[in-house]
Amino acid sequence: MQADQVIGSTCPYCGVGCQVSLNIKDEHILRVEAPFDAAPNYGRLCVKGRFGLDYVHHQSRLKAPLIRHTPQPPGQRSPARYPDDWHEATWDEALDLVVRRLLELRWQHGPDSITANACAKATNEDNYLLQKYVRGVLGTNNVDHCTRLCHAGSVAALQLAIGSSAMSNAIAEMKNLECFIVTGSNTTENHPVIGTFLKEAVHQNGAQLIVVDPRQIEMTRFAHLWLRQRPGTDTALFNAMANVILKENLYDEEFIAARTEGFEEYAQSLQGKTPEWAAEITGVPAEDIRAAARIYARAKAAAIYWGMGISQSTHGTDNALTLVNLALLCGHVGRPGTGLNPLRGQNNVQGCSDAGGMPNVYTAYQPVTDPQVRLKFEKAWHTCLSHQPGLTTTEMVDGILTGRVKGWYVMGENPLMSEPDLNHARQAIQHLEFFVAQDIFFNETNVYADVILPAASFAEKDGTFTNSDRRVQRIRKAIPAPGQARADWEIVSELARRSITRICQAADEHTDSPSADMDRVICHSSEQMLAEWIYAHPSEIWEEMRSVTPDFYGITYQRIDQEGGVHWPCPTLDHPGSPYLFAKSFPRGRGKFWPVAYGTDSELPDDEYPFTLSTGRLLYHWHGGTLSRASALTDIWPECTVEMHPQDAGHLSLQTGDWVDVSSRRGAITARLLVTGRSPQGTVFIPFHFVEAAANVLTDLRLDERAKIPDYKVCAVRIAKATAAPIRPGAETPLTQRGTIKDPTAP
Ligand SMILES: Nc1nc2c(c(=O)[nH]1)N[C@H]1C(S)=C(S)[C@@H](COP(=O)(O)OP(=O)(O)OC[C@H]3O[C@@H](n4cnc5c(=O)[nH]c(N)nc54)[C@H](O)[C@@H]3O)O[C@H]1N2
Ligand SMILES: Nc1nc2c(c(=O)[nH]1)N[C@H]1C(S)=C(S)[C@@H](COP(=O)(O)OP(=O)(O)OC[C@H]3O[C@@H](n4cnc5c(=O)[nH]c(N)nc54)[C@H](O)[C@@H]3O)O[C@H]1N2
Ligand code: SF4
Ligand SMILES: [Mo]
Repeated sequence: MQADQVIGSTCPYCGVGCQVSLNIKDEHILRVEAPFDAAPNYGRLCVKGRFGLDYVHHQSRLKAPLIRHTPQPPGQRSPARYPDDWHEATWDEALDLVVRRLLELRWQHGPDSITANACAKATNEDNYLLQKYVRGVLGTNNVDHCTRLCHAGSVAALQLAIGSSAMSNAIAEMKNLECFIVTGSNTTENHPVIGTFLKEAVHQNGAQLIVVDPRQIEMTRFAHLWLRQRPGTDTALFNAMANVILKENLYDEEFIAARTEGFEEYAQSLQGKTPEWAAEITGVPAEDIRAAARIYARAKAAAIYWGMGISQSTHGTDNALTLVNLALLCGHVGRPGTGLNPLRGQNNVQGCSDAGGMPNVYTAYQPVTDPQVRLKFEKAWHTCLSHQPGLTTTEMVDGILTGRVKGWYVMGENPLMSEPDLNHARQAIQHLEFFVAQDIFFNETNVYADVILPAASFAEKDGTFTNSDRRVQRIRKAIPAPGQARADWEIVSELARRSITRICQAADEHTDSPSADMDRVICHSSEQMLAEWIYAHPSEIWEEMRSVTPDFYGITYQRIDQEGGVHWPCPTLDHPGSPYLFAKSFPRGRGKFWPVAYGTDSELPDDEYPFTLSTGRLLYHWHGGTLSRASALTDIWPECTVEMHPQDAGHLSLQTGDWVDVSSRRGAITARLLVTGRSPQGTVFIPFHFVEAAANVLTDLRLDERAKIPDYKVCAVRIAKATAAPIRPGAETPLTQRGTIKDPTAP
């Protein structure tokens, strides 16, 4: 069939940021293709980009603002049913209610009683405005997003060691690699197009690949060496590799002298960390550790790619530090084909962080605690700003329980599927005084809200996403939004204007409020603020953002249109952009070695809960399933599977297809067993996509102290054969309600 028009855009699923050509017919996405001449994917797409975008047309998209009939008393908030518990409202009604309730909380309990979640699926412009609203109008730095649950460990480590957390290599470079390590990244399922480039490096370029992963992921088939460590033992393994490199004099003395500090102390800390020592802890043969160390250190150029297996741990920061240490030790950073690459997950998680969607920084990591920086933003936004870093997403949940947080604004996230220990998170959410959510669908979280604001999807708005290699790329409006849904940036700017007006009208009644000082500033500059909060198009938001962000200053919509995308840092209009980083120096000056001791704070298996649970992803699904289960992908992998090693299954007399109960100290789920050697003995793997068997009911709350990231890769569970298909509280979900999936309690 012939398309009416073809619109260039960016895939809304993962951080590879594939360029797509949306073939539009009668306001529908008829077909998705990829331009062969465009970075980063050069014509390639994975199954999600090609066949998974039809969620935008799903009949259950949110089409009108919704207001809940009955107020929810704190402590007794419950999930609502659609349509019984909601009524459709006009935008005026819904926005006025949101403004009224948020400002009441702000006046009564202070700005820090409100928190917000930014959205790594939405655009840079959407997120820039959200944090500008939260900071500049509400008056708190309480804004964070899923990066906390994701690469927080990597970010903490990279900041400590080199002062920048972005990926150092460009995607385009990957197929020319000579040697690389992939660890804790199931690349072919989760960054599939990057996976194709990495496979090409091995098959066509003869690159040497070392995979370090407990699970037999597809990349192991391409590896020269696969080190299958016990989950959670990475620091021992990478320290032992460093020990070999030191002992055999394979390190880069020149690089260490010229570009690093802390080497002596680090070298000391490696004493006794022999491969034999590590073999005991990790289960990896000492000779394999030696071989891996030699391959990596002797390579002329070698890069490291990593993912959640490294970051999502109570010692995620330590894990990532051991990788940075290795790269510094061998001088494998700052030259083509070398580098440190935490593969970013969501389509725009890089951009959401860059746009200031974090509690401690404004755009491009300018700290809220730096008075000069704060002054710059106060001038640009005509307001006064808090110098107190805000709460992280994981702290927000606890903040609700302790009464510190009263109001929550969630733009496009689904914490009641993605946070650890869901029963704890569900309990917390009940205590909110006011809850507003802005999404394109109902999800497990926003059914608890007082107000839901319907947002436009990626295909229905303009803006930019920043992919994993820091390339700022366009999305373009290709179809109209359903019903009254509006782009996130439009909703937020409308909220901001109404809030400013209301603050000015009512400031006199709240002179005792903790926000009184800020109110005075806002009243004084309200005219400028109101004018400045009018945006005709996202390009105007980008213009404002680049004017306050030196790293983005050289990037304009015009340039992106001409060049396809521009890599930041890009400080001037004639700067070519920066696909590679750290050629001459690190942002912190010298790279710093950080000694790391092996230890574990994870919940380890015992007699009562004898299995290790590892959670993660499947190629065909996305996080809580809100998007992928509203797309054609859902038919390919319709239900949750618990992956178990054949030997374990044998001991328990279980076989593929059996229903099993999986329980931890936090809760229990029931799902179908898949017997396979992919997971190591003693470990079961469960994807966290399926609400009817939500893996996060089982996971553990403990956090990495520095990064505040939970341990999604190690906790203890028990498995028993279940007698029947599951009937569990919570099984009736927004997904079953809207008919997207079969009700598991139905016959
Ligand atoms: N299809 C699909 N793709 C996605 C997503 C999705 O939901 N679905 N989500 C996106 C997002 S936000 C992200 S962050 C990325 C995540 O992408 P990945 O980082 O690939 O994520 P995971 O599948 O969670 O886990 C990665 C690997 O860690 C390994 N692992 C487990 N325990 C350990 C350990 O102790 N040490 C080490 N070294 N490895 C271990 C697992 O075996 C697995 O191979 O994917 C993105 N892409
Ligand atoms: N057990 C376990 N838990 C995990 C992980 C794990 O490996 N194991 N991984 C963690 C990681 S790495 C991540 S990143 C998180 C992800 O956690 P979340 O970010 O909570 O997950 P998503 O399902 O991607 O939520 C995205 C929401 O945005 C909505 N949305 C999509 N597009 C738009 C838009 O344009 N505007 C608006 N307003 N909304 C939109 C979708 O409908 C959906 O409700 O999960 C974490 N949780
Ligand atoms: S690799 Fe990622 S960006 Fe590319 S098509 Fe697949 S999901 Fe989309
Ligand atoms: Mo992520």
